[in-house]
Amino acid sequence: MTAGRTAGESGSLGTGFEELWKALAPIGRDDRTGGYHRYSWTPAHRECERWFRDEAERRDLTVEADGNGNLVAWWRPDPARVTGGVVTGSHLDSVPDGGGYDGPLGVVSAFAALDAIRSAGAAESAGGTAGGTAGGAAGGAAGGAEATRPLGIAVFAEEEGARFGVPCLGSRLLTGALEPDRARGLRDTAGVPLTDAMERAGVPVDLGPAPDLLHAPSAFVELHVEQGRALADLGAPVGLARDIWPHGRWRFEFGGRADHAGTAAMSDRHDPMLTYAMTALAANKRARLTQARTTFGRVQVEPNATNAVPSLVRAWLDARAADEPSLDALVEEIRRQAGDRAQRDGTRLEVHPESWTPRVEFDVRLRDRLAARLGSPPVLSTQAGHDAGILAAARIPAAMLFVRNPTGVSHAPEEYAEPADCLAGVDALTAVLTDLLAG
Ligand code: HGY
Ligand code: MN
Ligand code: MN
Ligand code: MN
Repeated sequence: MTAGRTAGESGSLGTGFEELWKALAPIGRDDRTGGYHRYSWTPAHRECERWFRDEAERRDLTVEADGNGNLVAWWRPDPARVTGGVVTGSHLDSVPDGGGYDGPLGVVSAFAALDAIRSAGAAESAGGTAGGTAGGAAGGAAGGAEATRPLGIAVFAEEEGARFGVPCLGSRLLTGALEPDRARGLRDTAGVPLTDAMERAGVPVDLGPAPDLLHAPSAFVELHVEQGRALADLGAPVGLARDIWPHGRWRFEFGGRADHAGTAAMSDRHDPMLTYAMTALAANKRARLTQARTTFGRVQVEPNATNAVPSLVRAWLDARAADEPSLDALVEEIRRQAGDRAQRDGTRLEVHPESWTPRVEFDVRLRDRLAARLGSPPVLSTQAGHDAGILAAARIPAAMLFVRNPTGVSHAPEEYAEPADCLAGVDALTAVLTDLLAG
């Protein structure tokens, strides 16, 4: 598998998409692994936001921000029309050593689709034929009724939750799904408070619901690289999302007694690393038994020395299941087994819920409207959380387009989308936005 190839490197794309992609792709990229380190409000991520603002400015779009770190670049074909627009976009932050497509593909494709729509509109008003900047095909996708609604290109903050632990932090705050006080208490693994990180990055911090940022949108459509192999197995370049599995994160704290790695007899130890390890094993076993998903990550060990039994192990459990009762039962069983193990090891256990996302079914009418426009592509269930899911949970009509990922791998440098499929994604996004903007 070719780690970290980017669309711009492997063959030519439509000019619009390629230029956009080539400007963004090098930012925050680890040349050793091909992965990305774009943690919210760190220099690499701020450079990505600078790229976003530059591309918006180049297009005379009006960039608006809320106090949660979210941005929206607006195109208003009718300056008098501000509400009821269509919003598209995604996120620019990544997991550690993440793939290059998860998030950025949705933002780059949004700009390329807007370019195609505007050049088609210009061509039509000049009596010519539509020609998209994402390649000739997009032009065809862009042809159609004139846009009357505003189009917003959104970048949501801290979607991965890789730095502050809560995924979709920006869209949760925006929609009121997360209390501002809860967010104010968040720190990154270096102990930096969320608000400090935002202020240092020049974000005007005002955490809390910000419905005005989206101006009562009529629809939200997020294009995203597929995080799995369904489209590759089906031989389809583009698909639609049906639903998102319920999922959540729990912070497990295993407390023990620090001691010497050599002189402390094994029978005398109260080793939290042992309790953690057995809990991780139990979680893995339980997920396999129930077709769910469990992962422990963001592990912190204090003191983190090779010759000292630790006093504390802190680890986040990411658990996901096909429905909420199954997820509740899964986490309850893991907590129970962790408690039993802690008793045997003479260690202490605390479990703190960190974030929770209900099962989200995307708006069926909107999904069917997109399906009709796109010739009924495959409709997929996904285990990955997205800002579109948070907006859907807040009753905003939302839909997702997936672009084929031949490796099926995500949150790793191997995440990939072929140039032709990236273009197919832009064409699909252009076609559905053209339809929705005229609606
Ligand atoms: O973790 C997720 O499900 C998403 O990729 N943020
Ligand atoms: Mn994503
Ligand atoms: Mn992700
Ligand atoms: Mn010593």
